[in-house]
Amino acid sequence: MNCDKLTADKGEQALIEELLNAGQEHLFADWDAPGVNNDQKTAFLQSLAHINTSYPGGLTGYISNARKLLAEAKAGANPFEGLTPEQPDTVNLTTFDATYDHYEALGQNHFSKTAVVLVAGGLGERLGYSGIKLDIPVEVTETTPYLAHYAACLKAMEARMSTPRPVPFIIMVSDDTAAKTRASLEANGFFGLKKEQVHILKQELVPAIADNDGHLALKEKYKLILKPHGHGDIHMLMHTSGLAARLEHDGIEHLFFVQDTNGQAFNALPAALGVSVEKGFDFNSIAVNRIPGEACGALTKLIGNGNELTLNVEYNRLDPLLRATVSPEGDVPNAEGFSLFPGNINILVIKMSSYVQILNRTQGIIAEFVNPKYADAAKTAFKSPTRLETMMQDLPKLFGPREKTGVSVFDRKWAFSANKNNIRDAAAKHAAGGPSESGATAESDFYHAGRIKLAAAGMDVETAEEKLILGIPFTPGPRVVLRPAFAMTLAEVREKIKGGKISGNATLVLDGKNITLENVEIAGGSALVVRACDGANVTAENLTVENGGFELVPLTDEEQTSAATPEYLKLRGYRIENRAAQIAEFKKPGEYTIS
Ligand code: UGB
Repeated sequence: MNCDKLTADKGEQALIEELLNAGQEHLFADWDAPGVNNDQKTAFLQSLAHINTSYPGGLTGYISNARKLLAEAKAGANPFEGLTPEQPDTVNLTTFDATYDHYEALGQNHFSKTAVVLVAGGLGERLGYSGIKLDIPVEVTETTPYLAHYAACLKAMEARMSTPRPVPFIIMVSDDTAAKTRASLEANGFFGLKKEQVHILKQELVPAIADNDGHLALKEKYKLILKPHGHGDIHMLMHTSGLAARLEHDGIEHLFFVQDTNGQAFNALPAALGVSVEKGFDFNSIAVNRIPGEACGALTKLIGNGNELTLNVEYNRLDPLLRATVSPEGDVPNAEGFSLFPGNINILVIKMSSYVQILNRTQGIIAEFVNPKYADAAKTAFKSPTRLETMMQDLPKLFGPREKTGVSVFDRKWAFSANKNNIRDAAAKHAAGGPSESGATAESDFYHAGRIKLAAAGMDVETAEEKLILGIPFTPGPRVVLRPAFAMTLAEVREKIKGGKISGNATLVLDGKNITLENVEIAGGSALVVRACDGANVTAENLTVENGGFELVPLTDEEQTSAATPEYLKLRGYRIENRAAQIAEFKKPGEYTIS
């Protein structure tokens, strides 16, 4: 080794020794002569030291975890050995009945003991958006970014507490998203949140592994290949930052985990929380009905080896597991056409007390796995370097018999609609019979959830025919946005909306806690937008709204490719234009009537 001591401080020198003892001589074998390329050597040692401190157990801990997992992968170890799959116990919340209301009411009472965790470190390569996904508008009637929508939900939760306190908001970012997420929060005054309630945790990349012996892979002489470690990093960061323990100390009893582009997640929050509270679940997976074979993790109860656990089983592993155990036909549909194993949508409700205990026990390293692509049948070489990964939904893998996992099944479009694919891939997915998960479908489903709320309140909601825009399904209307400030539960919508009708292609936006509509009819294509500040009590009674409304205008081919068209419009293929919508805004407290 040609590693001159001049470039390494004492700590770095010790780390070099540790790495040499861990069989990583190759990292230093080709070093230039002492005094040559000192800057690069120093930067390399600093990067090693940085990774060493950010991973619990340090670099040598990472290497030994990698060796163990790679040996298991090579041996073809069956992770389900001795386990029998069963349908998980589920709480069915797919219909908006008295049970749903019961759980929503319970959950709403628990808002003051809840924190929200948003994992937003993903680059969104499939979407191909140049900014961060949190900045993409979930709808373009008023152009509300996901981050603004989530912040509005947190503020609405606070406004519904008997003694209001800010809901802690934990955002996990990565090098890919950190600066832009911070910039977005700063530029928008934290979207009305208090700076102190927002906690940003940054995940680090981990070193790639070149072979079964756990040699760290070099990109060049003084640079490691680094790769993302997955959204399971959130657990490690909640532990190493001390935030989990602090929040528990501050009286937080549940954490609600959401992904970056799911505008529907907070529809499920109150009832999901209610279930967790009443059933005492340590871990509650929010799920949707899944078609057999659908590319979506399947929630499965696994019994054996003296334990019983409900876990997310990746869809490509479920079918072989079923065939090898309880179902020779594999993953088969029930009478309604759904798999017995509901789909994980990665909305999780985790009980704080059990969470903190598990984090203390594991340092937050949750069920790491490795997925090497081998270059040969004997599994001696990889096609390209691999790395350890972790997924946040795998926390129950560390549960013992005392911890309770549960599954709450919600209507799919009510609880989940992500924006993950660019328009070309989204159209191809639709053509193949799968969900498009695009900007257009996410927006369409956002309005659909609004229609569900109006219908639940007894309004006559006429729906428009689904259309294809650039090969992607979109229901043009009615476009209904009931902002979180207006209602967080169905019971609240019922209190504030009585009767009335909304026709195809109309638009209704309600933003403010004290707005009531009684027998309001919005004619096809027309629009009513009501915004009311706190303390403004606004009523609309026996009103018929007829105006030019908002029009959905597909982008022309030229607009679709023009540099002048905002990227967020291009990824959905249309824009929405105001053609004389009725917009009633109340910025001062008082009593108002809309006529
Ligand atoms: N994310 C991070 O914060 N850090 C990371 O290192 C990686 C991701 P993707 P994918 O929605 O149907 C998930 O890339 O592969 C954040 C679940 O694992 O969208 O589609 C990222 O910013 C899967 O079980 O994940 O898979 C985003 O917010 C299923 O639920 C989130 O993690 C699937 O989503 C998900 O990242 C789904």
